[in-house]
Amino acid sequence: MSAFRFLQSSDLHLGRAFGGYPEGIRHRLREARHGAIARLARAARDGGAGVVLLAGDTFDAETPAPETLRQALRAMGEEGDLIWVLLPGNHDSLAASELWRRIASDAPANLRAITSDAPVELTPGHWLLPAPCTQRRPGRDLTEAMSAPTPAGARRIGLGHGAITDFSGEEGAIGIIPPDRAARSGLDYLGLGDWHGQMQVTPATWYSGTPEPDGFKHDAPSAALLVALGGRADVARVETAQFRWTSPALDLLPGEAVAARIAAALPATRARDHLVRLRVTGRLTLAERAALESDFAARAPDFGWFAADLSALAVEALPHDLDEIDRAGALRQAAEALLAEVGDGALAKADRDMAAAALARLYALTQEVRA
Ligand SMILES: [Mn+2]
Repeated sequence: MSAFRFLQSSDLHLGRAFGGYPEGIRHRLREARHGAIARLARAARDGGAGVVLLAGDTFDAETPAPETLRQALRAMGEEGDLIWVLLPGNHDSLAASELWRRIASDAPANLRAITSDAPVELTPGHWLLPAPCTQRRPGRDLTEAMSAPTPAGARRIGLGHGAITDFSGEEGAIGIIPPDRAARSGLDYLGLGDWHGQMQVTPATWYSGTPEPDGFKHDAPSAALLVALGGRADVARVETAQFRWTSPALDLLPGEAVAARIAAALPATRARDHLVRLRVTGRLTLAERAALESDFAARAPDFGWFAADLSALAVEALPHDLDEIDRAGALRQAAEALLAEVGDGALAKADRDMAAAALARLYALTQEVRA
């Protein structure tokens, strides 16, 4: 038997709303999730795979908008040389009976919706042993079904969704799937969904992760898995993401070349396809902090989304800095009161941080007025 090649992915979360982000980027993030279908198709085709296995959470919600569902099914249908296999995950479990009814009635001929745990012959001699989520939190190990018999000599491919007992899942649920499920059920390969980063559990057990990132939790670029199943599973990662979500850290001290340090910490190319959450620690003088904030304000529009967290950046106010605010009068008094709060160990850290931010703001405003 020659090697059977397929692509594994999971957690497309089509239709995810990304509430809390500005409208422009929210729209682009939703669109990128739909675009993952075409990128997966290309990855499969380029790797010589004719089957794409989606290990759950293809849809973010049990009742996706009609256009989210229809356009996804159409996009898969238009990749007509590939077979798409959809496994229900916890977001789109079999409890969403209306969703799976709509999929059954609208699906293109090259889509296989898995609505039971009965083994499915994918190609001659290669059997899929699926464990579709029956509900959002099934509370038991559905992958036991993967021990079902198949004809002698068949290659056995498990497909499931959920966390293994070694760690809790993407949304904190306690893991139930035994990490040695592949060995227990005689599987040649086990593809899992739920975890949005990519992870190998055993030589033949993998979380593919989502093909398009949806948060800051997993920092590595999102990818699918190209699997060649011969005598053993030969697994290769194929990058599929449009966006990168990245959380760089920057630790600063007075006198450093701050602008150069910022530039080195941030993505240098394709900035508009990056969401950046920069965390700054250390301490700076008031003048340096003001320069830092104006540097961020100038760079922010380059990125798909940009935020800098300065709450852990201490401020070092020299007498000279206070003179720059004012030598006397109400502003000087306000500055001295804030500076006292910054150094007041009796105050909560959040209050000291707020005083530091206010002092930095006061400094920046007085410099702007004078400029
Ligand atoms: Mn998921």
